[in-house]
Amino acid sequence: MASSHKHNSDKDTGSSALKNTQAWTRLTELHADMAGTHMRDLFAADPKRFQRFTVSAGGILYDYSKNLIDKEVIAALCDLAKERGLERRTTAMFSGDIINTTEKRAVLHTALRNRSNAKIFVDGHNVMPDVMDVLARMRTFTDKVRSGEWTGCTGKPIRSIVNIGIGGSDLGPYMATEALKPYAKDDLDLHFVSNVDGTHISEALKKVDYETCLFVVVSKTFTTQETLANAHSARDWLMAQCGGDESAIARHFVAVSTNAQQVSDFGIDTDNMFGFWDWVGGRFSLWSAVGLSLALAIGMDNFEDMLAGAHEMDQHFRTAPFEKNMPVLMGMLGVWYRNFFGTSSQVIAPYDQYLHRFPAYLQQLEMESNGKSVDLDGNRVDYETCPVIWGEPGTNGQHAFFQLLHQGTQFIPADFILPVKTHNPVNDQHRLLAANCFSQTEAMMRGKTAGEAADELRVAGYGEDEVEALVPFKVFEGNRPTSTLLLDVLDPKTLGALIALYEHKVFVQGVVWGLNSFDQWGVELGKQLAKTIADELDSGLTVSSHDDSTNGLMNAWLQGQGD
Ligand code: G6Q
Repeated sequence: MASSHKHNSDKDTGSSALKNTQAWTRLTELHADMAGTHMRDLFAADPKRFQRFTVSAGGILYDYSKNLIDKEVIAALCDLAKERGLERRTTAMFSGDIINTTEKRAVLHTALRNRSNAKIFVDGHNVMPDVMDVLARMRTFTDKVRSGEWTGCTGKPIRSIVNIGIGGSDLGPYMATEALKPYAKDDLDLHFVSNVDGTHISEALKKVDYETCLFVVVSKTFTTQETLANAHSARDWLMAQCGGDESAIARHFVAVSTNAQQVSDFGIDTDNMFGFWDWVGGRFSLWSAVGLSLALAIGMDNFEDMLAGAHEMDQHFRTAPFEKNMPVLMGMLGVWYRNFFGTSSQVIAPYDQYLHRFPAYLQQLEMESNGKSVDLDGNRVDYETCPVIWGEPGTNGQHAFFQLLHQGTQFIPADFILPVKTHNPVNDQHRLLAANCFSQTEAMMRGKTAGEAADELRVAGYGEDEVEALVPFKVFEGNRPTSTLLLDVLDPKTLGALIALYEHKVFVQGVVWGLNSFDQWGVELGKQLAKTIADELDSGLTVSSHDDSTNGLMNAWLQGQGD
């Protein structure tokens, strides 16, 4: 609730602290210079540009040389991060300070993957023994299921896992399970059910056998409508299959939650519950027991390798100087384009089919974290914050939206992600994949001049009239920024580092924009609204309490139910 003094404060026209920094002024000047520069010329002027603008950590080489930057821009961007207190805020996050101020919580997903002996305190309590205890329980449980020791109600080993959760309790585990398929147990099928649309659970249930199926119900709060609806439907289905034997629930349902009471009210034995803590945000929870389905698929050794990769990136983020710090550079480049060039979106193009859910995962991570317009003091900001994040795996995207990236009226920065080694060396296909990735970023940087386009047309046999007519369509301005992340190989460790890289990028941007990146009141609003309307749709009565459009739609829907 906004208090009146905030409306009257001069900060109300925007949290001008950001725009009042010296670095902001410097960047405004640098932007004016850079706006008239072509990257082709930057490359021509500096033969060491690749070496200068690449950094490696956690099995990832980050090439950001194909961006509209030079040494001065990078220095000024790092200065901006410093002026906004990034170092202090990073220490505060890693130390368990209450940086999620609206929910009065620490933000400690980094503790979940802390592989050092360092203690981490929340309210004077060292959380590391609790973290290790849950990891040990996950190991015991996953070993039992994977070895066949854990059996269903008729004594058969588990062959299918159905993860029921939504948002942070789905996107991370689903994305990582897809990404790490080469490490998964062959004879264990994984299914992820999130949507409240009954189609999602129905289609999953068609593929599993009740005797060999394990439902993993994942919900931090255990009150989320979609997850509870799907979990109830799964339980009803199990009961129908096994003749109503309630003792089957203990063999076929486990829960991951912070809410033991709700878990037990649902009917799941809390012995079969894996806990986590309120200092783990939903979209940062993959590293906790929320990753249980993933751990069942790939085993705890691989799961802990993923934690180790993330920890390596955490260490890099905490210790590398800003000019050599991958998450800082990535975050600040995003600020450069969003706030100085006015770009409104950012593309993610993984050149790896296993990463096909990565753009969707990042949509939540970035847009739920920094899709905000009020700063930490509750004042409306007077600058842009999170861009729209979108993307698809390459090469598919090339045959769809890349046209707009090459020749559209706006420029959209893009991250390209490519593993050096493939898990599937089929003929020469990995070489073709890499060639596509490299040639796209080169083309976006270089473009094609009218002269080059005309020469190509002449070589292809076109007459001069046709050349003249076609050239405008064949020109590519280029100068479109891309960054490339080369992964050694998409293994658990590198995936952990990659995810942690983006988490910290989001944190860096949140600090610069002065946001609380760790609450999500927009998501909470959706949870409330749907409940009210669901009750009204249940009553079956004509609805008149909303605006004319909503009344009309609800009444048309209600009428359709009776047909
Ligand atoms: C994530 C969000 C949100 C949340 C889901 C599921 O940061 O808070 O996506 O993860 O709404 O919530 P539960 O895990 O409580 O069911």
